[in-house]
Amino acid sequence: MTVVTPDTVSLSAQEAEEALGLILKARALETGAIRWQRQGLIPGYAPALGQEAAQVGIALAMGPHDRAFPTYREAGVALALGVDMAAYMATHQGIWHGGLYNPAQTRLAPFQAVVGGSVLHAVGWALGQSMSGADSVAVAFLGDGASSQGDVHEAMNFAGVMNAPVVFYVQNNGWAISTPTAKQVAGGSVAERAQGYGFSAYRADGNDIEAVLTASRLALEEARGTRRPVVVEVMTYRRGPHSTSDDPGRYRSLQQEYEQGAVDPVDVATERARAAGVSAEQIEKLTSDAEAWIEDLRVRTTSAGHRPGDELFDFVFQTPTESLKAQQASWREETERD
Ligand SMILES: Cc1ncc(C[n+]2csc(CCOP(=O)(O)OP(=O)(O)O)c2C)c(N)n1
Ligand SMILES: [Mg+2]
Repeated sequence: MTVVTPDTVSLSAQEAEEALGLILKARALETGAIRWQRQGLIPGYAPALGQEAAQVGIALAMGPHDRAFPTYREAGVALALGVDMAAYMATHQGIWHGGLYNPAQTRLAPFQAVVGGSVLHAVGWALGQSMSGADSVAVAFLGDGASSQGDVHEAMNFAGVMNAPVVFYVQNNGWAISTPTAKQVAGGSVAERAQGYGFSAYRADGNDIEAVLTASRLALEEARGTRRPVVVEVMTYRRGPHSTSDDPGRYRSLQQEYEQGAVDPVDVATERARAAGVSAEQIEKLTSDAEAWIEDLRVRTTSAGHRPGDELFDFVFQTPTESLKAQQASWREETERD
């Protein structure tokens, strides 16, 4: 396993400015969405507060034909991939499942709540890419908790045996709902497991955009060139609740939160931007852009209407089967009667 340290990397002013702009918008969404949920504007949200750099960095490193397979906590990835965030928020808004964006155009597969589920899809997709001669790489998103799921072992083993170009991207945020990493990950490191599967791994500070970008670039380049899997484990901290229905006060103290969440990725990205030559005026502009952006997103997200219910049947197959059409007709008949 290679540990990627910040002093081995450096960002250009343009890269640092772009990354900071995205991190500030991601932060605005993480705090904004919690407020919207508390105000009753959206039914629920899974905040990635503290994971903004870990998410923006990998997305910025992805190639034009790579594909991300996200969990429920990847808003920063969606944002950095250029997904319309009102379309992304459709799921949290409760009007659609998996987001209303086009996965092929955006490079973001539908997100899902099944822990470890996206990891299996990523391996299958990556294998398909290699078999068709493409040089694309899949990025499988998973958490420290998901790493102890049987499906994830199967996916990693299968990817190793079959040579699937996948970056298994682990955001180790210290928690799986109320279970700390120490009670979830035997041996303490997901990255160390890669050796047992016969592939390499990188570990980086997930709160430092430079380290994340570098580890992500190295891993994607390696997976693309070797057509083999790679693990990246970025160490970060879930600063907020698991979801808006969770109360972390039941299982961790404020003191622990202050200590373990002491490093804020927004502060680090700001420092990195300054060091790369981004001016105070530019940073101020990025901050006000993020404020305007989140207000526009609030309006667009909360004014989105409901989707027609029978749309549920439309995207199952490219050409719907007769039985599916019959189910759709019967569903329409039933609901129109009510
Ligand atoms: C198959 C499955 N088992 C259990 C759950 C309930 N569940 C939702 S999130 C979660 C914890 C996941 O923790 P981790 O992988 O560390 O991701 P994080 O939530 O920290 O981003 C669990 C157990 C689920 N959604 N799916
Ligand atoms: Mg976790």
